[in-house]
Amino acid sequence: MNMETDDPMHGSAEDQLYPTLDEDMHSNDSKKHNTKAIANHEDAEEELDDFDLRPGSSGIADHKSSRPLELTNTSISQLDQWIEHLGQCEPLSENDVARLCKMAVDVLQFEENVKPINVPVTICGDVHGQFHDLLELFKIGGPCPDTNYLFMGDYVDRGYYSVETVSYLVAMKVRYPHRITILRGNHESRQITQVYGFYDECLRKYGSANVWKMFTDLFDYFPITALV
Ligand SMILES: [Mn+2]
Repeated sequence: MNMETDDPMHGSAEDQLYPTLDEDMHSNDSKKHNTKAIANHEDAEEELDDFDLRPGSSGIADHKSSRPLELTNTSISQLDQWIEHLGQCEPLSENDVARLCKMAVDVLQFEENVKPINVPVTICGDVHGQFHDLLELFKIGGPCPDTNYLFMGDYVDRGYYSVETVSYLVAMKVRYPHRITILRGNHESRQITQVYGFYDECLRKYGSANVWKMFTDLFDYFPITALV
């Protein structure tokens, strides 16, 4: 196991769950996708990597790969940069959210719906867009990857910083895939987020629903429950 990327404890079941990570280092850069990605926003008609964000498109749901994401030095420094940026409570650009969500799909699609978790683990309840409480939680619980975390859902809605909160947690998940588990709460849905704030916050901060669509598409890949 690459000590720089993630460092599961010796003898943990994670070694068996992710047997391919040590072997066969391959590059995700070689993957090519067919979807043409045009942001459907008058002011932002730029290409967004491989994402089709037009209404009715399947967006990141089209994105499939055959094996879990391999963290390269480049992607690690990119993730660390995003985590540092988000740590200041500054949202990522729409392009960076697209790249982050794509990486997250490549991690989450290989997790089971019932995720086995080894103790010791710190179990965390609803964050609901309260970003500063999330940072406090990491401060009290200890930094990653020294502590294992299980988040039980409800990252978005109600609080003012749903975008920063869910971006931060997803970035941490991709950066430390064996240390962080993020389950799907009842607020990680297209319907609930349109009523309780996440949708409106995305419109306010990005000027379009593109980021909301990317995250709600990503929520479909979150595990439902965990067995500690
Ligand atoms: Mn809740």
